[in-house]
Amino acid sequence: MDGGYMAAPICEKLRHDWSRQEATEIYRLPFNDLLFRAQQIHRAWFNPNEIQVSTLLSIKTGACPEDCAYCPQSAHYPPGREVERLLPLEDVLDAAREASRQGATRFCMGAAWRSPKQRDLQEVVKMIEGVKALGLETCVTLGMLNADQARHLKEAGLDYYNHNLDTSAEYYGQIISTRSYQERLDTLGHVREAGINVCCGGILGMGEDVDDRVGLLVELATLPSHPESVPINLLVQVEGTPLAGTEALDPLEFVRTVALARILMPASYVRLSAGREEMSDEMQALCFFAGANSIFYGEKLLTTNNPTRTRDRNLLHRLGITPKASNDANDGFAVAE
Ligand code: SAM
Ligand code: DTB
Ligand code: SF4
Repeated sequence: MDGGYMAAPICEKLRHDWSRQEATEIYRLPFNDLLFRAQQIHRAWFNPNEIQVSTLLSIKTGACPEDCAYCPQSAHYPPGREVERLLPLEDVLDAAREASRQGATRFCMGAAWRSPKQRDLQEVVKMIEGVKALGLETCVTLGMLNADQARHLKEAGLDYYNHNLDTSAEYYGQIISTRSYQERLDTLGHVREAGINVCCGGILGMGEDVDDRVGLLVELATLPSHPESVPINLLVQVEGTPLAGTEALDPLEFVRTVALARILMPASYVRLSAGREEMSDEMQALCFFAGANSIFYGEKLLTTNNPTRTRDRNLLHRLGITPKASNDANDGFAVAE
């Protein structure tokens, strides 16, 4: 690894046998002990002054048949009722070109589907091929997949599939009723089986308790392979969704969860995902110290706002954190606004 940072003299092996009790004990360590341990592990596996940068685009927005209580795109709640069609290929490629120009190395395309139809999948395949040809890594999140659909996406050259467990198995039923936890796990199995990298995480601040936050991470850390990417979202409360008005989570509990993710899954990229707009710079800095090493960059997530590029560049500059260069293409935030 490059850079002038001090590597820690530990390099723990990846474990897949974490128990909830053990993970809870780690989560509840005195804050400084928890962060010190997470930072030691972080430096043993990664350059702590570098982050992976992804940009998101909603390729099909709204009118989703699922009833996820947090989601502004669910047709069950007022904000999600408006239907938009799948974006044309050229619009997607324009957005990907701009993301690359701005310094992103991965382009993530999201669709508000329960699962993709065959005709839609063929369109998405063209998007994946086009985005890859621009030198970007590709990620899509399209809902549930069967084994054939996962293989089809792999053949198109897809690098990552995002599919979140969102919370613990016990709390899941309070949040979503239209599909089961097991269906989520089955899709993750098909993605893994097809040889696509897995991006899987969850949302905090949905009224869950410590046991649910720990339960989600233990679920991920005891999969046969850890997800390569673990997005930790803070609920973005959208008026009209059932979770709007949920009591805000203590920011230090959020940081603890990031630290636990880093400790349980040392080799995974932990993404400080939705919700950054509401976070102070200091909270984000603590998350990076706790082991978060990926962000969404760009002013929009799918339908809600993300910090401006100017704010992000300024924050990363003040922290001495640089964007990780991709295999070839761009290196750093070359473009000023
Ligand atoms: N429909 C697909 C699915 O659910 O897998 C893909 C798109 S969906 C919007 C992707 C992820 O966004 C969800 O799994 C959830 O974790 C996250 N998400 C959605 N609404 C959110 C919100 N209001 N706050 C934080 N994260 C949210
Ligand atoms: C993930 O875990 N977070 C992203 C991405 N995967 C697809 C989505 C966040 C969506 C936030 C609400 C919105 O903008 O609609
Ligand atoms: Fe649909 Fe995904 Fe939103 Fe759930 S999270 S309502 S599946 S778009």
